[in-house]
Amino acid sequence: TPKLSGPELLCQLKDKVEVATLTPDLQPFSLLPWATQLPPQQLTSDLGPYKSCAVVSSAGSLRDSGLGKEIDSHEAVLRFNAAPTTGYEKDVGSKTTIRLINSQVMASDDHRFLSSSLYSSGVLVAWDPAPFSADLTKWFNRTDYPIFAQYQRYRRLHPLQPFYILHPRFEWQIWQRIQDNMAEPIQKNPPSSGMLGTVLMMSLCEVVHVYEFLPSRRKTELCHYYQRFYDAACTLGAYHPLLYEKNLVKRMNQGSDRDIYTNGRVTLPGFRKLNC
Ligand code: NCC
Repeated sequence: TPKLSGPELLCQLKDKVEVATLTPDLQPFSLLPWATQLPPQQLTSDLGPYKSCAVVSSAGSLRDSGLGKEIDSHEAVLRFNAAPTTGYEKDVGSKTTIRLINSQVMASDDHRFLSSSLYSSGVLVAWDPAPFSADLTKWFNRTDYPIFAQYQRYRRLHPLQPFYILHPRFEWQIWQRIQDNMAEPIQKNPPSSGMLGTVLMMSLCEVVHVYEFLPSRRKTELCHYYQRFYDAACTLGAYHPLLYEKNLVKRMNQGSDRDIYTNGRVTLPGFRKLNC
């Protein structure tokens, strides 16, 4: 594989990845009564464009970062899964514009997805590890977790909150960008929420700052800033091709290495701003 430069990688990502969400007209959903609960328009036509955005990884290295004010200064802030702000404002801020959640969070009892107030502000975007084909009918018949049953329940309880489901094409198109730019075969599991959220924001924002995805000098085995649980796999990956994702993001970074080291901050251009 020829090693592409940062700008070349950025243009590939822009050209070959489409941020698509499910709409009521898509088969097999169009045949189901609950399809009307899906947003009629694509997420990318409803949200943004935003000037400056923050993607806040859930990494333990956000602890004692003092990055909260900086994170909140961005026009839009994306957070992941069960990551809280209450009690952690100094380090992660308090603004949540979009929350990207995996289907495991929606389905598992301990997250209390349907009742916890954690999920009730901002725009929700959900995804599920779908079969590689990204075929909607195959996926519908074999989701990793019961994403659609939970979606319907949540929508009935919170009908006014915007809530999108990512098209499985999106996760596998990003996976393909990672694989095509690595010399070795990577595991056939979808990229982490962190990677999906970063590309999602690149399609909505002029500039995207990603915090503690590439770990700073605060790098730690503490998995999440909000939990006393230690596992280096949270930072390095096991199921997700996380190390490869991070390699790609490092190559696309337009900020300095010093910024990564001291602030855990990566700077990426939004797709609209790119001249390919
Ligand atoms: O841990 P998770 O991700 O919720 O973290 C969100 C994203 O932040 C980045 N991250 C996190 C921790 C860390 N030390 N370094 C990091 O770089 C990653 O990019 C990560 O995606 C997920 O991707 O959805 C994931 O979700 C959890 C879990 O389902 C949820 O937290 C809910 O409890 C997965 N953990 C397990 O399945 C046990 C995790 O593998 C990926």
